[in-house]
Amino acid sequence: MTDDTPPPSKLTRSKQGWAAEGRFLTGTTGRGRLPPGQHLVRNWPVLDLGRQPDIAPDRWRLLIGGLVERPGVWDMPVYRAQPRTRILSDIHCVTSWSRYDNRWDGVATRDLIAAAAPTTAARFVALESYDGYTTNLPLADFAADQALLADRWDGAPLTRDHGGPVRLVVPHLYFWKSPKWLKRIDFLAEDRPGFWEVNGYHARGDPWREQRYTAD
Ligand SMILES: Nc1nc2c(c(=O)[nH]1)N[C@H]1C(S)=C(S)[C@@H](COP(=O)(O)O)O[C@H]1N2
Ligand SMILES: [Mo]
Repeated sequence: MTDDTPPPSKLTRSKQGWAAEGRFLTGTTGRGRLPPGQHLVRNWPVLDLGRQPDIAPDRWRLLIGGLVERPGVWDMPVYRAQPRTRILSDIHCVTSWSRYDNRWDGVATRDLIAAAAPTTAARFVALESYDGYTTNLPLADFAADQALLADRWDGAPLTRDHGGPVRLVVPHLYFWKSPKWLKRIDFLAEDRPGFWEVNGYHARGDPWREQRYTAD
């Protein structure tokens, strides 16, 4: 976390407690579309650390660095010049809600990877956001077919509370792996646990295997 990280909100403290006690773990195997231990919602809840940075699109920058042949800084014109991808995907939050059929528009992570050219030593990514939030992913999960840097949801610009101007969406993992207000991507040889990962959440977070928390 960076120094300007806000103090944990009540909800954040509750979630830290749930991680410690293994709340929502069912031990059942999922069938069909809804992963084990999840329930369906029709609204779209807002969850974050309690500070929603106000990033005007013309001030937004994405820093791409670490083990890459072409490090760079993307501003909005560079981001918009990339190939566009549309994905329809489900959201699965570790706090047990799921939301079906979210239409995202943006830039596929595979196109960002093609632009940045990570070296063969790169095996993980560390992600940092404008609110100080961090999370981490194996490169293979970051590069998944359905993963994208989204700036639109259901045909309209992504709103500030849901991470606009640009957030990452990694639909096959729990939603804490999808950072809002994305600021920085570092390609790394070694894993670097992020905010929730050092607070008891699982390193990978596969909802189908119910990888909610780290057993200890
Ligand atoms: N920058 C940032 N990204 C974040 C978070 C956060 O606190 N800050 N919270 C994560 C968690 S725990 C969840 S469940 C989702 C919630 O996204 P939503 O508010 O759009 O539903 O954002 C994830 N990405
Ligand atoms: Mo979450």
